[in-house]
Amino acid sequence: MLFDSELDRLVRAGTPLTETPPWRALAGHWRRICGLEMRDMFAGDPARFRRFSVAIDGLLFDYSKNRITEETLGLLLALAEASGLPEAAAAMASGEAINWTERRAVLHMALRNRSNRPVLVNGRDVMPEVNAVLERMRRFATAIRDGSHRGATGLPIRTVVNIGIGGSHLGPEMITQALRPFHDGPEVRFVSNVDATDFVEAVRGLNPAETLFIVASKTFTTQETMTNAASARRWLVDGVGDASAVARHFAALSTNREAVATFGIDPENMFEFWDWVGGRYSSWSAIGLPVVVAIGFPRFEELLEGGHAMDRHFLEAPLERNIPVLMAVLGVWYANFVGAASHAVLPYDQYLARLPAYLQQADMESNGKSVDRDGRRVDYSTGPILWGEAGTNGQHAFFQLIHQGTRLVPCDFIGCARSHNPLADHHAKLIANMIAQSEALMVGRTRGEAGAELERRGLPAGQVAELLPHLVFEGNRPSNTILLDELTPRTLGTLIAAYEHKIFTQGVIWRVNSFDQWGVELGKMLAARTLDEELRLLAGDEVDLAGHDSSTAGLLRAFAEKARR
Ligand code: G6Q
Repeated sequence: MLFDSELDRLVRAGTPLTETPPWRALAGHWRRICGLEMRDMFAGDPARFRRFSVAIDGLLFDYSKNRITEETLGLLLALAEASGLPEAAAAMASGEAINWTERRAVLHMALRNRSNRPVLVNGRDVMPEVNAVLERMRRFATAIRDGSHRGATGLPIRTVVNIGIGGSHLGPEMITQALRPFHDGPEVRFVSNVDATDFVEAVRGLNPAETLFIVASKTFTTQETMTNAASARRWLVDGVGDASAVARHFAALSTNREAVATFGIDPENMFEFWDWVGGRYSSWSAIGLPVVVAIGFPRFEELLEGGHAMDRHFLEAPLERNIPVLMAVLGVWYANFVGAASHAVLPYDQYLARLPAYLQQADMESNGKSVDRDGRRVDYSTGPILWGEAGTNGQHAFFQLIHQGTRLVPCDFIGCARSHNPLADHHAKLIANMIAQSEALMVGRTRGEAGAELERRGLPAGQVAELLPHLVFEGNRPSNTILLDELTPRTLGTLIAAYEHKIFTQGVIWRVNSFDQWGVELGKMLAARTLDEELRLLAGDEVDLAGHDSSTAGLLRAFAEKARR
């Protein structure tokens, strides 16, 4: 039976999750070890790095700079086990409806299932459909790339503009940017925001006769995307001077065949995916088409292979050597036992600059939940506030708070051993910064060390005493480091899938549904109602806003008045 773990049974019998034996054991353990300093643990154990790191093909995960002992890890993994993680992972892989609020399977793993082993949803193997869409994506993208797909006036396509938002934007945008060294196709641009500025700037300087729009929307009803798509259609038809041009200049990525046809997109140019692909997990599906246009199908297949390799690792490696599981339980450790509210992702690679934004959605939309699988309000922290920025830029901005602020911020440092741009000593400096930061966060600087440093500078005793407290770094601040051999489609696929499974594992432990997003649905509903009122106010109509609070009504009226002036 789905979600019938040891902890599920205890919670259903009335024990709060945090009072169950594995949680109590961890809480007690934290009280015992909270005084331990990582610098002492390193000093006392020369093998700590070897014991607390895992290497798989192309990726090294070092988690030795965490406030944990072997016992901590054992207790955390026991919690994962008692939460039914192995069973839940198997249920996901076998197509069970683990997204229970929407009664859907969760099968992004099928999209990158390079083994081609059958994956059944309601008794039907989805692999033939997955492969058929991939083959159509290959043919379409190849025709755009080799110029055989021509625009309405006979010119080849020089620029592809992807229109989508949220899950239909962040993944393909992040991946396209990350894999820039592999671009050998037409230029790919992205439009997401309903703010017209986004669209206007994206098409600036483009020739409509050489531009193709990809409208990416699972539902094909999202306000922002449909508004941008309508503007794109007008821009194209005005530019080419022929309404029938839409057929050769638009493609759609969607689950909603009917709405795509109504919009006027040629069914030949529609690439399907399925309700068992969550938006934020959809880059591996037809939503990846802009990536295929940019880097070509064989490279996209390498991305899928990287994801698949991580799936096998997640499903097969023992928990104590399982990278996503380790990432997940460490996150639970800090969120639920040590008291951290946020988690920073710090890629030391300019190509990965959009990774924090991408993971922000993946993580916060998945585990930003407060109701458990029995419909009850939880009384413990769930998904962390995820944030970050590429290094070294972040160092000159918010690292101050991570080093000396009052809050604990566990960090993921991500770097690559080899750079695509081996220019002078840039890369050595970049990675030296990354490694030095993780060390400084862990080691800190004691009063003695700070005092000696000030004396070395020859400061008078009075000034040393005054400055001393400001130059002390507590240290003992945790981080993981993920070192990729090189940023390639394959290693990127592995990295993304590792975070996906981390998120899944945490959702299982917190007993939330990581695969619905009612908060997003609410936003979509509210936007429609408010727009209707706003348009009537702008037209000068009398509108009854009594249903709103005074701030909302006041802002609506103020906007309409100012805009009409
Ligand atoms: C993702 C969310 C959300 C969604 C967007 C776009 O998991 O559901 O970010 O991707 O709201 O939705 P459409 O793809 O349906 O336009």
